[in-house]
Amino acid sequence: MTTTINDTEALVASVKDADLQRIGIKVLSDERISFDDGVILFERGSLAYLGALANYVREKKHGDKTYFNRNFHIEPTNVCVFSCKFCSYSRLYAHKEEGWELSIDQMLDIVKSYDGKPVTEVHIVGGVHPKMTLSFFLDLLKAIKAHRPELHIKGFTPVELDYMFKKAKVSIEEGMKLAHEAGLDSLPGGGAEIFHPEVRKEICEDKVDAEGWLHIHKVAHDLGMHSNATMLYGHIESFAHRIDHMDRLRKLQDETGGFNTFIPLKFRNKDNDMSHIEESTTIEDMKVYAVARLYLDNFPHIKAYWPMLGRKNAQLTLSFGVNDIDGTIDDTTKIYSMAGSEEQSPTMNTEQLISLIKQVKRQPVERDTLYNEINVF
Ligand code: V47
Ligand code: SF4
Repeated sequence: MTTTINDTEALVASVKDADLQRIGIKVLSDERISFDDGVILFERGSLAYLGALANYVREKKHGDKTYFNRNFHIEPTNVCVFSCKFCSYSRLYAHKEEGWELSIDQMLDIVKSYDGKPVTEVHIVGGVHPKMTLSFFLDLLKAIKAHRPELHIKGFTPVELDYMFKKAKVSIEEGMKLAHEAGLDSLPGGGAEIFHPEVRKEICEDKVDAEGWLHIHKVAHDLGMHSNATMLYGHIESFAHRIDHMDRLRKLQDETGGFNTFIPLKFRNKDNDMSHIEESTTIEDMKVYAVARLYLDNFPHIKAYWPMLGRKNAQLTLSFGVNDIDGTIDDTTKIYSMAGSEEQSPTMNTEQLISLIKQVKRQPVERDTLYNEINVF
């Protein structure tokens, strides 16, 4: 453990700002912090203070355990009918010859390339291609399950689901039931960006709105599925927009309990329509992780996506509330390398991931998608 309860108590007792002290006392006594408290933490909390509080919560919930899983990605297409300004990856349908589209057989070949390897999850996510319909994806899900029934399929954001359900003229409830029956086990966290309409209007006007995103996750939770949630930060959003985003998630989680993990995603500015915006500093990144750990008291896990942050910064997050590092993946994930992430070739084998975690004196634990422990190292 990197901090003791007494260290944190002493720090809270010594802080000069009365609001920060009041919020610190709430955290130490397991009391929920308010919307305004969240904004104050961003505005006035020092990195050291936020880190100590977030690490206190992290260690109370998980000790030194740091989870990872063995997964791989399939990106069916980067052709997309939408035009999110931050996206470096998609190609509009009008320029579809510049993008890629995989057939069911090609995607099944990717799955087969992992035969005999100890992966537990496939993460399927991509652009929104007008010709890739609900029935195409139901066939894909069934084909993967027929080939490897125990492989957990985490796939499709509400952006993709909303579009395919509307096109197939089925309700969200019907569509989700069909996808679940065909083999979809859980939903990844993408497409959330920043929920507040003031920001959404500027950066991703044409895709599913906050209410639509949250409703699809609720329907998934009601079917017994779990899901993740992300937040794309570090562009035009204010501190209040970030807290509003987390607040909407906290409220839904109070209702359903279906979220596993919150994943802050740092905006990267290479080759997109928001390239003029400077990227956030590492200090700001760590504050986002810490405030997320403090605000989302009902989320079991906070995850750092290392291909985006880089390995060293991912290590640092483990002292700022994070208890999960995304799995070992191959270099098939293009959404980040195309946006200028630290890791141009994001591959790390299990041994490397384990030593990355051990180097910062945390305990690596391999998990499955639902956080059942597979191996403790
Ligand atoms: O929604 C797109 C983000 C997300 C950029 O659930 C960008 O386990 C930064 O959600 N800079 C998709 N981010 C990926 C995603 C995800 C990743 C890892 C794990 C999980 C999980 C989910 O990627 C999009 C968007 O927010 N994104 N462009 C960019 N320029
Ligand atoms: Fe399409 Fe997703 Fe890129 Fe938006 S972020 S343009 S929905 S691929």
